[in-house]
Amino acid sequence: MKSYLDLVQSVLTEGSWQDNRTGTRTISLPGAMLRFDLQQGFPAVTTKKLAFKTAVGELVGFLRGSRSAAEFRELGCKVWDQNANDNAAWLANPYREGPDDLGPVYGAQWRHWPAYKVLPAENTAQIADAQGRGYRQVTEFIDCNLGPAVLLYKAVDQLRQCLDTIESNPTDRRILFHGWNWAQIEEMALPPCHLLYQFHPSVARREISLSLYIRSNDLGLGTPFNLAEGAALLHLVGRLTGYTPKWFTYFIGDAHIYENHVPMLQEQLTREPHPLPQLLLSDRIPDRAQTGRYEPEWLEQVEPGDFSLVGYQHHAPLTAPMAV
Ligand code: THF
Repeated sequence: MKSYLDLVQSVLTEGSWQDNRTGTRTISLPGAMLRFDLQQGFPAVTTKKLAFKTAVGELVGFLRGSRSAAEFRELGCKVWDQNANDNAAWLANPYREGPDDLGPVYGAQWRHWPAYKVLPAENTAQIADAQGRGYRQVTEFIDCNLGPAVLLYKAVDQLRQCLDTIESNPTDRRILFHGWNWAQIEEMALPPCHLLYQFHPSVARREISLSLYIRSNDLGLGTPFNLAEGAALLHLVGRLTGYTPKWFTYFIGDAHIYENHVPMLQEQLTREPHPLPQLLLSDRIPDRAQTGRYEPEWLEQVEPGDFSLVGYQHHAPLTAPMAV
């Protein structure tokens, strides 16, 4: 995790002060990349104690399409409580449906991206093609460009589609899922920070890699969580599809440090990183490479307890408040 500390150092020395939606200023640096070979270890921060159980609870909530802080709490993760219940803009948002509601964040997009098509009513070939792809007709109407038109809808399980493509067409360079849904951004407690996930199976080496793009990353609290969750997701996808997890490449748009996190990070810069731990996925999760069977329904069945760290050495715990 030397690369994480190097990034913290360069934000502190080269970043600039910025105001933002929260009342707490940040030091920000645009554009950063971290890259981990998961065969060399699991990217858990070692210069403080990573709340690993909390992070995998959050990941499991995403995998289940959770949209309520209560569901995250049941999975052992309280980090969504403040965004659900303490943010004045969200409390006043007409889309908020009551206590703990987060709206269609992350998992809702990963597992149920709402997709629409508007097609000319007379084009029966296009309508039949769409129906063959699972779209259902919602209504007919007069479109200002097309004239008589039909509106069709389906919910896309983007993550499941990624696994299906790894299974059926692993050389595809389009194995990705996205969180930035323009039609629903304003319905969310927080627009997604980790946005775009792309899987790269190597058929020759039977390895799988992940590129992750994060538009905005809180280096003190968010980055250690997002690194652990992305790496854990790659391990899970590798297990279910029969590939060994390899490169995890982590791109950040706006890399920032909140003003009240500076002492915590400066303390971490004085600490010598420990060797990385290993991730252990429980035997419950079937290994596609061993069983020969493809069982993607484990995306929903996996539990936080299925993930554990082996040989995790870390320095004393440190924490700091989350900006809301
Ligand atoms: N808001 C802000 N300001 N920063 C973020 O990183 C962030 N997230 C998610 C949504 N909004 C955000 C929430 N993720 C912690 C960790 C991850 C979070 C939010 C908070 C946190 O406080 N971690 C503590 C331990 C918590 C625990 O044990 O329960 C820590 O010390 O690591 C970015 O995805």
